[in-house]
Amino acid sequence: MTDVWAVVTNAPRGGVRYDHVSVEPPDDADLILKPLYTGICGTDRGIVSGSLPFSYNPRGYNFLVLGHESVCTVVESKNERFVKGDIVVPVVRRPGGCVNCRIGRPDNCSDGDKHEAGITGLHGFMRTEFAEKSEFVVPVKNRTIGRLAVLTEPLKNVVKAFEVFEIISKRSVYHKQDSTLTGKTCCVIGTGAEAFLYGLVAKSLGFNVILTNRHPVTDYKTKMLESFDLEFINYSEDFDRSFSSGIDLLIDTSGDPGTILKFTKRLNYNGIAILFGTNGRAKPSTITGIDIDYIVERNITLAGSVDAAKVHYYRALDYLEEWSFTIPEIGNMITGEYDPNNVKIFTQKGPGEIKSIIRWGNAP
Ligand code: DN4
Ligand code: BGC
Ligand code: ZN
Ligand code: ZN
Repeated sequence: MTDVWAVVTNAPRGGVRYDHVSVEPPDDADLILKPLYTGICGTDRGIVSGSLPFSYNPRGYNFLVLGHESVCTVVESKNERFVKGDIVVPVVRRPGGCVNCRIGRPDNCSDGDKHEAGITGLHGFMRTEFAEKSEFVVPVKNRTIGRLAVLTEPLKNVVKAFEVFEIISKRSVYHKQDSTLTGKTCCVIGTGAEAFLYGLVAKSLGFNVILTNRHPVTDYKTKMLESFDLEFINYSEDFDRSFSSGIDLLIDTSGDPGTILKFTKRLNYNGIAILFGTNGRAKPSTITGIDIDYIVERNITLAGSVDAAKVHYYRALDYLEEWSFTIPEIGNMITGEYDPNNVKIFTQKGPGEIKSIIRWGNAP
């Protein structure tokens, strides 16, 4: 047993506290890691508020250590590929026995028998140190991105969702006559960290990008959107006119059924909607025969996308490295740094928050 200070919840009931706990290290762990920074996302807040029923404590524990977004330093290594001082990002999802898990794609697990650090049945990374198997970490070696590496985990989800988009878009001719996506419209519902990351990747692929929410955004977010060349629309004010020319790719980060349906009915022929946000407490919404007809007659595809594989973490690190040069404002996505004992940030977003992170004692 290792005694650590950790941010813990009791899943799926919720709650959050910074506590001194004892945790059994995994068998065959060959690294000891200390977090430098850990990020807080909508999933953490969903667990803490008790609105994500799929979350559960590891077997034999009455608590779950939170944290699945992190960048860590190696403090001990029994593996020749890592030395003390290396910077790594541990992966969230751990494989079960199904065929997708066995080929390195636990993100596409086909029987649900997998675990996710800080979410489902496995302790997460928000603790002063933890033992880890090196097969479950991605090296950040020789990269100069510093604390931006904490965005690797949320960005890897976006990279995978665009892989899903690529596959679906092949069902018809989706690109423009000149073979690019220039002039196609991608609308992202939500204005949180994942929405910003979706916007940035969509932009880099050539889409016109609109982020949208049901209320205006802060001046800070407006500036950030401008520096990323992303448009924003407050759809409560401006829905009919703004979306009259249609959407080609819809990404939802809200998990709100009524809003998803409203925007799905703005999708063009062969349009694609990727559902990504989850909110077990969202208000229900009805779907009519006319709605179904709209989707069917236009060959619209609705796809869910969750998590990502190791390959997407590597691609996420490439994006972050590239953006740290091409869009230096990317660092401003981190809007607040908090101490681990400041657990209020799990129940209340930071002011003007895009991404709030926890700074552990080991950060430079
Ligand atoms: P977040 O920052 O809470 O983002 C959610 C965004 O949706 C916020 O900007 C919300 O605005 C906005 N929103 C909520 N309701 C509506 C609505 N009715 N219309 C328009 N916008 C709305 O969380 P995040 O960016 O960290 O994560 C986004 C979602 O993805 C969460 O539900 C996560 O659980 C989920 N997620 C899924 C995966 C995966 O599938 C990975 C990571 C996160 P406001 O309420 O803040 O104003 O792998
Ligand atoms: C994580 C994913 C995970 C998902 C579960 C997200 O916040 O980034 O790796 O699969 O939550 O819903
Ligand atoms: Zn997350
Ligand atoms: Zn599996």
